[in-house]
Amino acid sequence: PLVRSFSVTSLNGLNGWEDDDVPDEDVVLFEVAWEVSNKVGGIYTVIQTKAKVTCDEWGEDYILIGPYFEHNVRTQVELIEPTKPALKRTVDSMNSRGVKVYFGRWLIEGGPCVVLFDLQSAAWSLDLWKAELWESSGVGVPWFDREANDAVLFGFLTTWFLGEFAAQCDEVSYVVAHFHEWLAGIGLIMCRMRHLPVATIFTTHATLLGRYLCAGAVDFYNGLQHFNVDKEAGDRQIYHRYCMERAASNCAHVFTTVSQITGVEAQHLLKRKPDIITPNGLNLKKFSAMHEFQNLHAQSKARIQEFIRGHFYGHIDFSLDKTLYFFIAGRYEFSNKGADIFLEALARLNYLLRLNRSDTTIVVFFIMPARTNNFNVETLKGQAVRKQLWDTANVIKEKFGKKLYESLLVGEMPDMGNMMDKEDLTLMKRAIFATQRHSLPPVCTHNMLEDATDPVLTNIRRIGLFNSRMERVKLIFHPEFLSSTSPLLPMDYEEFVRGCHLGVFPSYYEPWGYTPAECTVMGIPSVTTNLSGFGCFMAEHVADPLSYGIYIVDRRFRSADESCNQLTSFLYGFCQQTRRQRIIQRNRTERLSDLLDWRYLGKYYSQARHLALSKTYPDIFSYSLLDEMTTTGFSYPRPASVPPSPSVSRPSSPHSDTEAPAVRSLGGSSVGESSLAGSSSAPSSLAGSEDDYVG
Ligand code: G6P
Ligand code: 1S3
Repeated sequence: PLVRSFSVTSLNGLNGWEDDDVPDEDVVLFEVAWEVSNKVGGIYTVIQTKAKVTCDEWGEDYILIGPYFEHNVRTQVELIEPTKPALKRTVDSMNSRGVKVYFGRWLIEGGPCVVLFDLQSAAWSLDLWKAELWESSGVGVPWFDREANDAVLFGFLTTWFLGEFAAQCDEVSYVVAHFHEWLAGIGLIMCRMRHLPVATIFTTHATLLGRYLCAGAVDFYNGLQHFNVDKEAGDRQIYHRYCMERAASNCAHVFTTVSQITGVEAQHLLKRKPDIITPNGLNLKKFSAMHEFQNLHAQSKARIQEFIRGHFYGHIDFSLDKTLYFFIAGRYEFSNKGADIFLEALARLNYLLRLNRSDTTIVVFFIMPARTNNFNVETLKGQAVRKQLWDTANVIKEKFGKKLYESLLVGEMPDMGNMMDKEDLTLMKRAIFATQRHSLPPVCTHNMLEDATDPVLTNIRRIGLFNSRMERVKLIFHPEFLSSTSPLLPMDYEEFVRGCHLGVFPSYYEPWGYTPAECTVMGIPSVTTNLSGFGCFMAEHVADPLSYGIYIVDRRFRSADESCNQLTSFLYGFCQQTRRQRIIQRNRTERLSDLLDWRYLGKYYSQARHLALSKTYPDIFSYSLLDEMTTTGFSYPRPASVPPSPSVSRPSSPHSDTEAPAVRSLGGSSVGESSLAGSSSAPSSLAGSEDDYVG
């Protein structure tokens, strides 16, 4: 039998395995998810970004299984003949029995093969399959839940396919099937019920019950051990879905989830502790800009500045050179995504900046899609006015330049008094008149359908930040995802992020959270929390996240008010940095990218496969782990340039015993100090040194 041992080597300074991760035996890997070539949310990102490394490892032995949707296939999948004889026989056999099974190549990096099932073509079997599910596992699915019915069809088709494939293989081959989320879970349950020779893995990216409970007003993390899970699921009318999820996680040979914190959640709500944590990575090549990322920041910031010039026309009495751009983005879940404490912290930040007579202005973008009736007139007018001023300036510049040129041609110094005529002055006066406005720059770019009850707008009204001249914090709520074709802010999300200074994601419920991870790989500092998978991962693997521009708010062991103060303190500290310090910090943030690369994080998936194989075929595969490197081994060191003295460099963990005694004051204000004491923030260690490139 193959005895695998993992030894620690170096992959760009990170732990890795010395030998090839693919077993020597003939193993075929299937990955099953509802979001295969079908974008719904985060799982699509996981599978799509991971495809490259998995294809590099497994080649044609890696096959994805998902649902067939014509519009997705038309744009993303090239239909081809099955690449292996056993696959062809399996597809043909199912097709001959009336089910439509498609085989193709998903046109993404890595080009993995996909098997897609047309669920409608098997709808006639629904009742039969539901009866089998009930008899074999006791999970009953009501007729009215369309999504759950689809999950049954998808699950049984997957099981049929895997069973048929195992039977069609001529030589001995071993099958690993990795299922994601409850929608794919029935396939796993039925593989076990029918005793198929398949090594199974189940990954949950959030628990159903966790999502529902957090959306209500419950003290989720303190109540975790005490929830009566059956009752809570029943009360929310998701009992059958909950049963599918719980059965899949408990039937799997290997159960994984995306973060430690979701692992604890799963342990209590699904009653199984994950065997392995499989954190989410990114395909770094997509974001990689090498040393260019600082220039990209400057370029994208210039485009945001143009928008600001229009949006605040007539009110640009602040220096754009001293303006910082913060943003929050994601699904519009007001409190789960932490927009509630962010708004409160912004009110406090505004107070501190005004109190300390700061000349820094903060423009904060909220990019969260809500129901709207398109852009509002005032916002569009802002950009039109800006364009008009630009055109006027250009017309006059042209005339000015011509006169200058002519006078130089005849060898005379230009008469500056006559360079502009009356017409020019009239043009300029009219342009200036156009910038007069009788209302404040709008806080929302769109006409909201539920304006009066919208949580962001309601809270803006409560804290009174209406973009008036005296406020140092200005707000812009853009209730639509960004697009490069927008008439207002024509930038795609990636460009926008690069142009900002800080991403703020103080989430309450976030199993992983791709938004701060994306900021990191683009070299943009971000705020996260110790309730998000990403935040916990960074706290575990980076010795001093703060000095790398990863601000982790403690939302677990502090009251909401204390967390809010800590967030305010982080934001205020960030505002106090000089440009040079920000540049150094961005360099450091970007250095963490490797940690988020699938080339490294993909190893956790490999480990899950090996464990599943060894549990399913113990005579053939064995699994030994030399140390606890899976989740605790590696820690990114402090930046080389951080002086060792604790007085200037403090650990970021709020629970650390070694917390630095010297807590930075917040601008010398006694009010600020007393109200926010104990939540140091500004990375005072950003003094800069020879290892920090300053662009
Ligand atoms: C990048 C550019 C610099 C620019 C700086 C602005 O580092 O390479 O040329 O000065 O961004 O940084 P700031 O944090 O002020 O936007
Ligand atoms: C889930 O998607 P969500 O945004 O509904 O899965 C994502 C991928 O694992 C994860 O990043 C996110 O936190 C979860 O919430």
